[in-house]
Amino acid sequence: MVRLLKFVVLTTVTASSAIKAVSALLSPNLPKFLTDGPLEDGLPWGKANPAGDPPNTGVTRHYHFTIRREFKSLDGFNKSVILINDQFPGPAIEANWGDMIEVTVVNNIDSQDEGVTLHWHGTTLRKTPWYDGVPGVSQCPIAPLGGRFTYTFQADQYGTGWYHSHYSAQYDDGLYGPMVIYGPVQPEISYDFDLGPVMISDYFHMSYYEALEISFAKPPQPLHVDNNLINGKTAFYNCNSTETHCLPAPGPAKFQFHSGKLHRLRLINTGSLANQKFSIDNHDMTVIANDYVPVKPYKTKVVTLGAGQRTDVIVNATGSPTDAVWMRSDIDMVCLQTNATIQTALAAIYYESANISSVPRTKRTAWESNNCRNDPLNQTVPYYQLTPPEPETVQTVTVTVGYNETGFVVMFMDNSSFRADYNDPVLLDVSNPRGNFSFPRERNAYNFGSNSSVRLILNNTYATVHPMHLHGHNFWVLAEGLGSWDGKITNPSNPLRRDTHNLQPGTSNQSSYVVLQWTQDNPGIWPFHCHMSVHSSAGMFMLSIEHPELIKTDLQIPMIMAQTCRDWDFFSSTSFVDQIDSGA
Ligand SMILES: *[C@@H]1O[C@H](CO)[C@@H](O)[C@H](O)[C@H]1NC(C)=O
Ligand SMILES: *[C@@H]1O[C@H](CO)[C@@H](O)[C@H](O)[C@H]1NC(C)=O
Ligand SMILES: *[C@@H]1O[C@H](CO)[C@@H](O)[C@H](O)[C@H]1NC(C)=O
Ligand SMILES: *[C@@H]1O[C@H](CO)[C@@H](O)[C@H](O)[C@H]1NC(C)=O
Ligand SMILES: *[C@@H]1O[C@H](CO)[C@@H](O)[C@H](O)[C@H]1NC(C)=O
Ligand SMILES: *[C@@H]1O[C@H](CO)[C@@H](O)[C@H](O)[C@H]1NC(C)=O
Ligand SMILES: *[C@@H]1O[C@H](CO)[C@@H](O)[C@H](O)[C@H]1NC(C)=O
Ligand SMILES: *[C@@H]1O[C@H](CO)[C@@H](O)[C@H](O)[C@H]1NC(C)=O
Ligand SMILES: *[C@@H]1O[C@H](CO)[C@@H](O)[C@H](O)[C@H]1NC(C)=O
Ligand SMILES: *[C@@H]1O[C@H](CO)[C@@H](O)[C@H](O)[C@H]1NC(C)=O
Ligand SMILES: *[C@@H]1O[C@H](CO)[C@@H](O)[C@H](O)[C@H]1NC(C)=O
Ligand SMILES: *[C@@H]1O[C@H](CO)[C@@H](O)[C@H](O)[C@H]1NC(C)=O
Ligand SMILES: [Cu+2]
Repeated sequence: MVRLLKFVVLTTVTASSAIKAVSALLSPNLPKFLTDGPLEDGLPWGKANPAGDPPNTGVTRHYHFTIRREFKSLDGFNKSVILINDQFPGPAIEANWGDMIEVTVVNNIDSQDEGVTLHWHGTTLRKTPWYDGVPGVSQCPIAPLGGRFTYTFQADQYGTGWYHSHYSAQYDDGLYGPMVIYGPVQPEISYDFDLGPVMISDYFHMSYYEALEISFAKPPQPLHVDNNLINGKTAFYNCNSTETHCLPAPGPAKFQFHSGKLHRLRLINTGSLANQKFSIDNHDMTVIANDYVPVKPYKTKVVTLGAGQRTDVIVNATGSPTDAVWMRSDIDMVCLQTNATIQTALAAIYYESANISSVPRTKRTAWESNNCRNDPLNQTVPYYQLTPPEPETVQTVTVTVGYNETGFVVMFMDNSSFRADYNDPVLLDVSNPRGNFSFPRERNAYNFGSNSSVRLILNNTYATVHPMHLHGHNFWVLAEGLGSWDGKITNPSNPLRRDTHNLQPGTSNQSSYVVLQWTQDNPGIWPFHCHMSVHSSAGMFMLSIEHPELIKTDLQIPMIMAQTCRDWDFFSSTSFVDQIDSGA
């Protein structure tokens, strides 16, 4: 049953406490930067070149995350979700550009086989690849029932990011949260209010484990998306009230606009599958960044976000002071290839004099599907120019779908479906002085050695979009299309850069491609994978091995890595770990 929730009405409050109650309900605004550390020229990052390396601010931001499961109703359905410090989604990590971030994670999941890792999506983790948070690649999982691990890394880029579990498809159950890294904005950009993270996520009522069981079965059963959330909430109740698991739901997230003022929103697709089309009724948006890369500002009515992608927008509140409007995100059903009971996530925006007990009555902005692509490559121009060189090596990789030896539906990259060994992380092998660079085929390891740059042509024979994500880097997106690449680069002197990009669906008679390139300036083992959690779980995942000899000689592996593996080895020798999928 689907219905719009009735808003909670505030009744017995005085005028002044009503204002407090109102502001408590509405999402708070963020500052321009954190002012508790040293400032130079009035800024935490001082004179640092916005297009250059991060400054060292000397500030470390400490976070302590306690992770556990709890039954919760987000949309009426009582589901076991994962909470960080009792929150869903997890708390925001905030830092200034150049700060160090230290996050201690305690895995208090009360289960026989649920490890945890946290990945800091988009962070390059230069010199600290151990903290990339991918089980079986950079670390052993943090064991349940009290395992503990501390991640330490620099906030090396600025803008909007997020963190999420990289253990199986675990983030589908809620193990994710936003990262806001305060930094410079383009000189011509200003805004009055920062409304903060707007996390958009498709949502399943079944657990991630059940969702994987269904999608690997032969023949695969369609996965059913139950709802679409903004900041873990929505206006659409989805529960059949005759069933006992139905509970009340908190209703939609609420934001505040001030008429005539400019508002920054930090859009993040934290979902598992859906390509999202975000819009604000009756309002235009100006795009200022894609992922952690500032762009030449451009206006749009709709922002497309594949899983893992972020877009920062500025919105001029052109309405009148009493307006209430919907912010909404629609699942692009053409790209989903399965059913969704509810396709739209709604959050309410109230202008300063609006009645916050009223329900907005505004109408949606129309959008076109655009074959599941992001905005055209010629429209998304990085603000700070960076020209890709001729690559030192070119690699073509083809994506296919099929059955593995045990008859499950899996995905292949060059005929090989990825599978991690939780007890034997690749990075720890490579960094071992006695370790070697030969890996089982199923590790999908591509050793790019000491090449200074890599160009990757990804060829997709499957009729589904794939939001492709590379760890440790922003890549250039040189070209995309159907058929085979003609060798032309869009904006060759300054192509789009970001860390996640939609590879459009192939068709029955034509494969699709995307051409990416990155600079090998960050020794490590960097996953490159589809960010649809089911595809990543099905093995659409490969490893780029970058300067392995420098990993051995230039980087100092912290003691905690080996200790975490000893703890996991002990745990997994006494409990059965059911690795249903690729593991990552
Ligand atoms: C609600 O559940 C009952 C009992 O399972 C079923 O008969 C009914 O069709 C369901 N209604 C809806 C709207 O799904
Ligand atoms: C939600 O479901 C769990 C498991 O069935 C149950 O223990 C819990 O009491 C339910 N919550 C509510 C509020 O009914
Ligand atoms: C925002 O909109 C108002 C009208 O509602 C207009 O006066 C103002 O110039 C706009 N600001 C910008 C920066 O476009
Ligand atoms: C979607 O649901 C409809 C009605 O329940 C069903 O007929 C259809 O086969 C489903 N489509 C997919 C792709 O699962
Ligand atoms: C605010 O909206 C609610 C719900 O529509 C309504 O009951 C209430 O009368 C409104 N208050 C004012 C002051 O208009
Ligand atoms: C981008 O290219 C398309 C054709 O491929 C063209 O129609 C459009 O005008 C171009 N846009 C810009 C901003 O150059
Ligand atoms: C994948 O398998 C096909 C069919 O056996 C073969 O033609 C192709 O060369 C293989 N590709 C790679 C990269 O091994
Ligand atoms: C390389 O390491 C793997 C896994 O650690 C091991 O199985 C293999 O025998 C080693 N190969 C050589 C040539 O040492
Ligand atoms: C460059 O990368 C290719 C694989 O694409 C590899 O075979 C070659 O050895 C690498 N070259 C160097 C100098 O490491
Ligand atoms: C992509 O893969 C298909 C199927 O294997 C093949 O026919 C096509 O030539 C490949 N395209 C490229 C650009 O490698
Ligand atoms: C592929 O098939 C579509 C119709 O299914 C057709 O319109 C298109 O021309 C075909 N393309 C090629 C290259 O054969
Ligand atoms: C086939 O894939 C399923 C699902 O990922 C996995 O559980 C199973 O172990 C795989 N079989 C083999 C032989 O790798
Ligand atoms: Cu995919």
